[in-house]
Amino acid sequence: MLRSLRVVVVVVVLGALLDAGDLSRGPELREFSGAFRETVAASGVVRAFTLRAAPAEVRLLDGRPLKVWAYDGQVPGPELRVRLGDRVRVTFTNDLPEPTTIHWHGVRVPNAMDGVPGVTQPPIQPGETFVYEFTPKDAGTFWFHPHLRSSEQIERGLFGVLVVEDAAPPAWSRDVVWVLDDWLLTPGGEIFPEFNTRHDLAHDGRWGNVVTVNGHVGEQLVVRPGERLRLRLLNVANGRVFAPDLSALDATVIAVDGTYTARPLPPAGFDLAPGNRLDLDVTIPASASGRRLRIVDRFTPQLIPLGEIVVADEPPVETPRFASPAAAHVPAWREGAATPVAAEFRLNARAGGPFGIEWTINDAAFRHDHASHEPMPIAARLPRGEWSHLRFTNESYRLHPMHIHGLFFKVLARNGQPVDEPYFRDTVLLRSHDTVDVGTVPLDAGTWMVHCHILEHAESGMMTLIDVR
Ligand SMILES: [Cu+2]
Repeated sequence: MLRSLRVVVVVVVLGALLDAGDLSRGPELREFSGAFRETVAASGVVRAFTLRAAPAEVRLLDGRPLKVWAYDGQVPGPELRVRLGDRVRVTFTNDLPEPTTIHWHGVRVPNAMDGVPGVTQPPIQPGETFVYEFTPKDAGTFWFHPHLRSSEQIERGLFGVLVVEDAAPPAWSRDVVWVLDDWLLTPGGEIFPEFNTRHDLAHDGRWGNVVTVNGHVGEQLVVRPGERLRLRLLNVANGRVFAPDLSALDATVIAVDGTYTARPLPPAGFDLAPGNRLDLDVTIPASASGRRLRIVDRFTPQLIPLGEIVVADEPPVETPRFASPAAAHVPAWREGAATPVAAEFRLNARAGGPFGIEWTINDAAFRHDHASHEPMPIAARLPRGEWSHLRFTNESYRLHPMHIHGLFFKVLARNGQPVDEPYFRDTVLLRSHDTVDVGTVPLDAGTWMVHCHILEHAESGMMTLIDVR
C-alpha cells in the first residue's frame, strides 16, 4: 500500500516537470492524436518475395533493346502488393557488379530495415543476399530503390512499387500504378553513360530526353465506360518534376505520398517531384465510350504526353459506389509555424568535392565514403512521440525535393505564409530561395536520413541524419 502510494507521487511530480519544461507538449501533440498508428494489427499473413538485382536487357520505348540494371529483369521492377497487417519478407540478392541496398521509400520500417548503407546496414556486396522484413503500418503507395550510388543505380532502372492495400479495400474496378520516369539516352539509344556530370550538379539533376510511364512511351490503359479506378502516380525520375494535367479525367486526389488525404481534393495544382506519389479516384463516365482521355505533363513549357485512358466503345458497366477512402484524422496545426524551430536545414552548394560541385545542408556535404569507425554526423535530435517544428531554407536557385525517412510531416508554411495542406507528406519540393516550415511527430526511433531527392544533389552531399529517440 505504502509502496504504491510512493509510485503515484513520483509519477505526478515527473508529469508536472514535463509539463512545465517541455515545449513539445503543446496543443500540436494533442491535435496529432489519432493521425497515425503506432503499431498495426497483424493479419498473420507473411508475404515472402524474392528479388534479384542484375544487369538485364529490356525493350523500352520503340522496342529497341536497352541495357539496364533491373529487379528481376523488369523495369519497373515487380510490383509488390500486400494488405495492411501483412508481414513483408523480401529475400534480396545482389547480382550487380557493385554494392547496393534497398530503401523502402515512405514505409515506416524498423530502422535496421531502412536500407541506408553505413547507417542502418553495411552495403550488400555483389553475390550477397540480405533479407528485408517488416510489417507496413500504413496502407498506401510506396516504392523501393537502391540507396547507394542511387543517381546511377536508379537511373539504370532499379526501382519498383510496393502497394499496401487497405485491410479491406474498396471495390475499385481496377487499381493501377503509373510509374513516371525519364531517361537520358544517347543518339544510339543507350543510357548516357556519364553520371553526376557538372551540368547535372549545377542544375536540377539529370533530366532525360525521353519520358516513360511504366517503362515505355505512350502508355495506354483500356477501360470500360462506368469503371471506377484507383490510379496511383509515382515519380521515380532522378531530377524531373511532373505536373500532370488531369483535367480530362473525372478524378479526385485521395492520397499524397502514400497516406490518405483528409478528404478528396481537386487534382489541379498538384505536382510530383522525384519521390512523390499521388493517388487518384477516377470515375470513367458512362458517356465516355470510345473516347481517349489524355494526360499530359505541364511542368515545362513543352507539353509532354504521359499516357491515355482509352475508353472502349462498349456498353457501360455499373459504377462501383462507395465513399472515397480518407484519413481518419489529419491535424490542422494552424499555430504550428509559430512554435520554436527544433531544427533548420539550410540548403546550398559550393565548389569542391569529388564531382567539382557539392551540395550542402547547413554548410556540410555528406560523405558517402564515411569510415565505419567514425561517428556519423547528426544534424538534429528529435524526441520520439513529441511535436517538432522543422524548417528547410533554400539558399540556392535550384529545386530541392526534400525527403525525410522514417516519418511523415505536414507543411505548415511556405515563405512565411501559412499553408493548408490537409494531408501528410514524406517529400516536399522547395523552389529557388523557398523557406518551408513543416511539423511532425516522429513515432519510430532510429537514425533517419534527411536528403534531397534530386539524386545528383544527394550524391554530391545533400544528405544528413536526424536521430529520433
Ligand atoms: Cu536538391
